[in-house]
Amino acid sequence: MAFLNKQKRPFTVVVEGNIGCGKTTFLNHCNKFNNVCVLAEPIEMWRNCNNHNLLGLLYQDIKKWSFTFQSYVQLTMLQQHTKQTSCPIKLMERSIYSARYCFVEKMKQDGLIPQASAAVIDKHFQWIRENVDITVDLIVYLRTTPEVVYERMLKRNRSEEKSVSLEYLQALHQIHEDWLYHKSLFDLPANVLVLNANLDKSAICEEYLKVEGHILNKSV
Ligand code: DCP
Repeated sequence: MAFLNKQKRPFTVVVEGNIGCGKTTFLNHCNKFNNVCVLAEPIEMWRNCNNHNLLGLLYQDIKKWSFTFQSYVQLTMLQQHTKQTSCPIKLMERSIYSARYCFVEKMKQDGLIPQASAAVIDKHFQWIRENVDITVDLIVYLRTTPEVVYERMLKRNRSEEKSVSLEYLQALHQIHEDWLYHKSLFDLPANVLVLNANLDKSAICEEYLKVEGHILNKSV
């Protein structure tokens, strides 16, 4: 590999799931563990790329901005994967894999990213896979139903997401399901542990216990 990390690679866990499935809540919960370096999704970078709110632009005109947005997501995810840490365990919100396999794929299917632009994203992605260590050891899939995440999204009222429809979440759900649950779409970079993330905040901690041991003991 041309770009190996100098430090020993941490056991790397990525948290995946639909928009609004509770990734941030899970990450906040794991912040209490001493040995775990928690890396939240770089959404603030997407909101401010040299003063451009790419997330806002994306949903204002999804056809115009999908390629730009996903190109930047891919870069920022690469930065997360390669961020050095002295912790033995790294926990990331999403990954370069879900960016490519879920979001870019959906946008490609819908004609929002033209085939030629998708080919450029893929060339970058393939080069990264061959030359940079973006190994993942474990995937935690926060599995939800589209209706539940739609309600949560409406409730949190993120200004950029006002135009996100239930249909969009249904399609993203299906892609996550095919990739992480049915394992019928693309390759899986690691084993997957599935949690019922439809549960509300009062019940979810018990569900988290099912994966905590795997993360802390670095077992897959
Ligand atoms: N997004 C995107 N393409 C990506 C990653 C994210 O279009 N490759 C968009 C979808 C959302 C926003 O960015 O509008 C944030 O998405 P996430 O699902 O990653 O994060 P949430 O904040 O919704 O996560 P959660 O509610 O689970 O904590």
